[in-house]
Amino acid sequence: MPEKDSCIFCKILAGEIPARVVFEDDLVVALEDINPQAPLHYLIIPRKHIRTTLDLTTADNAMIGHVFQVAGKLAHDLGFAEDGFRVVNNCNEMGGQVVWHIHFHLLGGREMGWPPG
Ligand code: DGP
Repeated sequence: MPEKDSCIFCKILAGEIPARVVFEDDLVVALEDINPQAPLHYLIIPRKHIRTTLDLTTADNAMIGHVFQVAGKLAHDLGFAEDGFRVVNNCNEMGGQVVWHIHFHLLGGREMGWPPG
């Protein structure tokens, strides 16, 4: 079975698993994280099934730029842009990745620590 067929994010994007969607367009879907690590925690998920950051190609450059534009727009529209926010991508096991469909965490609503855990 292709990995895509068992991918939980592909199932969410297909509407097969419910999610609290806050934004969507032809390239990405943004939704509330099921296990929030901050008062405001959203996932920005490209519709294209890409396993990790290491699997990106130049064909994805515009889409990745769009992800960051959506992050800023969401932070603005949801009212936490001026306070500040963080965008995180976890890659592979030691990077903290547990879902093998590339995604970007948008975190806000609290002071972020540095270095990250
Ligand atoms: P990462 O560690 O970067 O692979 O983050 C995966 C995130 O996905 C984690 O914060 C929890 C979230 N997550 C996993 N399954 C679901 C789900 O079914 N629905 C939602 N909304 N989020 C999920």
